[in-house]
Amino acid sequence: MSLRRIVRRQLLWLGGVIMLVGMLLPNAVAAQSPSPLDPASPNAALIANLYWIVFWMSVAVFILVEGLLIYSAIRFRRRSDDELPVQVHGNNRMEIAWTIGPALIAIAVFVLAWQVMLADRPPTAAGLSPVSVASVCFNNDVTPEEAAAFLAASTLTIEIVGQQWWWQYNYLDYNFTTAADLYVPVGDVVVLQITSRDVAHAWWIPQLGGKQDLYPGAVTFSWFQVSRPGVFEGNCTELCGASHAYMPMRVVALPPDEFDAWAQAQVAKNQVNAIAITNPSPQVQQGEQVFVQKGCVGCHAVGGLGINAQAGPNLSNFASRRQIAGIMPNTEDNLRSWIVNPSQKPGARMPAIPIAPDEMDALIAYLDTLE
Ligand code: HEC
Ligand SMILES: [Cu+2]
Repeated sequence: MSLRRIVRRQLLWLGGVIMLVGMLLPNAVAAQSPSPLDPASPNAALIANLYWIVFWMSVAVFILVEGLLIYSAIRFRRRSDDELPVQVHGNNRMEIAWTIGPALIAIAVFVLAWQVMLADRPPTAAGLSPVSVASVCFNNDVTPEEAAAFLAASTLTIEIVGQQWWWQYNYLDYNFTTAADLYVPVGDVVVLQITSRDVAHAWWIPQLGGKQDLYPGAVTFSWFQVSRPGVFEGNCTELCGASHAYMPMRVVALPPDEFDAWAQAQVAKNQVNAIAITNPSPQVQQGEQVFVQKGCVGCHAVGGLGINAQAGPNLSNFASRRQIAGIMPNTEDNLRSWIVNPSQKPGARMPAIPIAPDEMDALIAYLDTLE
């Protein structure tokens, strides 16, 4: 066997292996949590389903095309150096077949995808809402009638306001506000009414449905109905500035009775002007005073304190959060480091405010009580 042939044969193998890895790798990556292939809401399940249909269609095409290619490479290989292959000048029937075949596949995939796109809009009492081409392709084009129908069918409506670089959640049915972690009950149809305070962001919890963009000055809608208790994570998926990569979102799905207890506790916090007043520790009470005197309350609401402050995340349940500002675990040391130097998060819209050490201790003790 000539060297050239050996090299060619090795290249054939190498090509095959690369193609196989290329097909399998995306599945391995997609199977990592949070994976859209591990859905926890009906709309997300439809997306996962569509993925598998298209995946197996691709496998069939791959095997057919590669099979024919390998068969031809072996069956019609050059057997001597002066051999010429049979000269073929096209075959009309086959050319028509391999034009129509892929076109039919593309149309089938489009029809399937279209149905999934319809289902990613919130359900209405009548089932899926009647939609026009424009409103599916540009999901922000929701008529007032459609919006009313979404809201009528929801069991819980939450307004999401995106902001550089964090998420605000207004529980419209309860009249309280939180941030970063979105608590919802399992089983409810949760309708998300979404907008932005500054630039375009995008909401995406892969296990709970498709992406939804946020636009300043416009309201868009998304929804989910979480099927099991758990924590579902995502990140902003629209480039929105320096800290775009540090804008995680998190849905905490609780059993309905636990959610009710949680929501009632948030409502109760809103009704007191000083949460620390009920805390026997003088240090915690001093901490709340520092919070007010240093002007934190100008941007952050806590319970009924500074309730209209929207420039920073509502901190009423800050101690329950997993992270601080989406960049580090919520520990005492990290909290101290955050308050001393917020610009460790690129572009963060929080000033560094000088605070004396004993005041800082009190402030940390106070923030730690806000569960
Ligand atoms: C000018 C407005 C402003 C002031 C004043 C301010 N902050 Fe902030 N703060 C923010 C913003 C904006 C963020 C969110 C940063 C981000 O995630 O990009 C934030 C985030 C935080 C967080 C993390 C919240 C979370 O959900 O992870 C804590 C804790 C915090 N601030 C505490 C304080 C304290 C304590 C003070 C007073 C010493 C203070 N802030 C003063 C605007 C402000
Ligand atoms: Cu963003």
